[in-house]
Amino acid sequence: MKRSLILMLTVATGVAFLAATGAVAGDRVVPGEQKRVTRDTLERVQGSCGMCKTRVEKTALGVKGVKSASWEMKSKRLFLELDATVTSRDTVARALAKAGHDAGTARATDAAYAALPGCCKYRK
Ligand SMILES: [Cu+2]
Repeated sequence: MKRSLILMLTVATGVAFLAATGAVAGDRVVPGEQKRVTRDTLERVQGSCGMCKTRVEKTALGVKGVKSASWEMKSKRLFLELDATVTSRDTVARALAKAGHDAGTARATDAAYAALPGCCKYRK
């Protein structure tokens, strides 16, 4: 009984230590690069389905300096991790508009919007 208690304490301490150092918390630790990654959120990224999610995230990742992109359909928010010395939220917004998705203050042209598949039409 005493032995298992000590074992449990050891494991708990170990997990707490790993969480504190970020190894378990999911933070990506890239030596020499971590400082350059900034989190940013682009609001009002329009879309209507899973295909939009794929397109929006793929387009954002295609912008040089973007490290990660995750679009939330319900809130229309695009969560970004980017190198602010290379790109910006507005650059990502313009790339999305070119792909047919209104994003922030950038509006997709009628031609880009018309090129979207039917399930992706978000303008009513
Ligand atoms: Cu879609």
